[in-house]
Amino acid sequence: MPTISQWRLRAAFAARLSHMYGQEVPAYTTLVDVSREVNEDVLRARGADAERLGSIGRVTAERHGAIRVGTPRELRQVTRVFAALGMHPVGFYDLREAAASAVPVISTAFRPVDGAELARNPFRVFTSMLTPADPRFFDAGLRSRLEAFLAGRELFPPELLTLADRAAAERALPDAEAERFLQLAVAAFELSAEPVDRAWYETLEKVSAVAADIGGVRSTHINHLTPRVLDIDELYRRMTDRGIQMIDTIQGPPAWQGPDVLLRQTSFRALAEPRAMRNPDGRVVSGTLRVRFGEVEARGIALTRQGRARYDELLGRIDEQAAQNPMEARGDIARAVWERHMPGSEEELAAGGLAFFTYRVTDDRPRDGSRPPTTLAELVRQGWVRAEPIVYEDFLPRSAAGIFQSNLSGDGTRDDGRQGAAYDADWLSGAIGRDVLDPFALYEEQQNRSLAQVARELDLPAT
Ligand code: OOG
Ligand code: NI
Repeated sequence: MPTISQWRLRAAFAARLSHMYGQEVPAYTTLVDVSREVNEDVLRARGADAERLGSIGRVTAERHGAIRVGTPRELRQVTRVFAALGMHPVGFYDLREAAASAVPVISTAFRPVDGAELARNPFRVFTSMLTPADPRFFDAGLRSRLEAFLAGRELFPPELLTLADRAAAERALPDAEAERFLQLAVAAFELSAEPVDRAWYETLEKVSAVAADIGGVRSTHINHLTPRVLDIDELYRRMTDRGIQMIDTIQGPPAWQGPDVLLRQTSFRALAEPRAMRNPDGRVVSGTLRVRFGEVEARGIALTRQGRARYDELLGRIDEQAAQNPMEARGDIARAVWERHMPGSEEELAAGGLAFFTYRVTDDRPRDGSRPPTTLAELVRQGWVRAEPIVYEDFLPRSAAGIFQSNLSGDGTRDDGRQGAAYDADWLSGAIGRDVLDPFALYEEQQNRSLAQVARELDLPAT
């Protein structure tokens, strides 16, 4: 019986979601087109160097999606859907704490974790869950109404979940089941035509537009689908030239002389989309909601815990200097801070233990019988071993909070006089019944595996 393997299911799901979303949000298609143009231009200008952080094939097909669910039960179900596609929960993000905005969600990202799987198709989905139990956002009355509303809806039909469990267990599905699974999975993330209860939606909107988007309707939908671009500054310029209004900034590290690290993202503001609304008098009218937006990102090298601490420290410095010099462009401040405090080459990032690389023995290493040097830095310097950067596959909490702003019209409310509800990675693992993986540990394992291989090939003492 012909079957479809897990990674092909993932690739097909990503492609169909992209097609569906392009029909729902035409501006997304523009973003994809402009991204492709930029990538082709960068490839032409920089040659092989442009592919240092992933082949052009991977980068062009690469997307991340964002979805939002309401309860631990819904999150468990979506975990099963993604497990079918070989996507596992990685990282814990607490968006409730972001200083500039009050977003009552916690999040993780579902993605492939194995290097070969990522290379085949790196599709990932940033997945957020509403936190009705957090009294800073929801008082007891609203919390119980919200929980009752969420308990009464079904986002994922039982047939989808049964097929998902089978795909996860067998790491494949027979053709006919695969087709059915894909149809149901894509449909689960389509925008529903069901009328929105206007009064209920507006009640939640007072707390947060994100709370209304999640808990104000009886279904979920893909919020955005993000292509990857090789030059995000150029993309930003070209979108602006086309008259598309982008958010003020590119989130994440600044444009600077040194290597791309972590993740840089930007977006255009959510567009008004027609949605059927039910008024308090029962009449259904057509209204609009601004919920879905277009995001684009550039990915760089994964930083170690130490490198990440440096990144966070520099963010703090930039904030401070920007507050002191309100007339100066933040991007200029950021670039100056980075050029002073962040090593400007891959070699220095590696030597400082700030970024992750895989290492491999080169084909053109010395073959004159001489013994290799024993330190990694010397092995690389003398040409025995080559270092390849590991791409950052995850997200950044502060950038995510900034991206959430793309569809917030009001500021929302958060009562800081109250103690927040405690959620952390352990809570999340318990809630979904699966370990939420630590991204740093995944990169480190990948690096260590490559080092062990080098040691074996060169017959070096294990370190
Ligand atoms: C998720 C926002 C975060 C990212 O790329 O950082 C995000 C959402 O709007 O649901 O997608
Ligand atoms: Ni995103």
